[in-house]
Amino acid sequence: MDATPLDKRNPLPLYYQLKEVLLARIQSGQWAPGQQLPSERALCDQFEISRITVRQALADLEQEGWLIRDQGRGAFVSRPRIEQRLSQLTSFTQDMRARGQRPGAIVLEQALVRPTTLVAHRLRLDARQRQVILLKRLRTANDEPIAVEKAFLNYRLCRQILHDDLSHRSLYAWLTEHCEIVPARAEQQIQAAACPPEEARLLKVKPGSPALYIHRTTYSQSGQPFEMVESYYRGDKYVFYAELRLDPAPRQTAFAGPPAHAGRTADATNGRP
Ligand code: 16G
Repeated sequence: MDATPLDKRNPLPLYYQLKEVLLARIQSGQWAPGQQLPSERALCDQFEISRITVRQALADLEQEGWLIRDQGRGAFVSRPRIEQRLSQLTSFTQDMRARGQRPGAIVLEQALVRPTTLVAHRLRLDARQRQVILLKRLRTANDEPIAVEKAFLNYRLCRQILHDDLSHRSLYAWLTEHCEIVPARAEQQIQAAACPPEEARLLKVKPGSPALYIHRTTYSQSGQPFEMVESYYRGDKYVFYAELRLDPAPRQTAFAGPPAHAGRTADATNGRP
């Protein structure tokens, strides 16, 4: 590895300069995913800097998801995150296959339960529908845990599922095949969350690690909501991607602020006296 000493006269802090050098190696592919980085000692010697500086650069890269540090074994380049497009309705199985990864599902719970008010509302259940199917699964990609999904399914639409084993099978494929439920549309909310202890144990991360909490209600082609799903995705493994386009109609004023005659607004930036 060629290592030009860092520029001590540069106003940028040394740890930051080192971080940039290491990041360039990861992003250019010079260091491949899974590859071990030189030891802290070796980096100190090569860049002629202190151990504290090296540790700060590595801690930043770990925080941003570029590295995984394992006490005793050293630092390794992390695998790229799984990207899910926000504009397309896909299943976990499809997402993983599209990335050349082997999808998996381990059933943790499959039972009849009473719906909460929220589940009943989202699934548009009437007062006589006192049961829903709970299907809780650990989702894996190449056998690595990625997400814990807790799906509540409309019992009337797919009761047979209780007698089948959904391990390592696609729920959407199963519903299409056995119940003619073709997923057509979903409403989804994504929130940053600290991973709760139970999910952290299943996902093999520390409790409180960054996670994505996702809430989805999915509708069939006939417009009927058939599932409400609450999931925790590992924050270091997943990234959501959205392509945004300018709405063609208000193009004139979209980013230019309100027209001159519109007066003051209560907006924090525009509303200043
Ligand atoms: C996705 C969906 C989940 C759905 C599952 C079906 C999100 C956040 N969730 O993971 O709602 O139940 O796909 O996947 O995208 P499957 O057909 O592979 O079982």
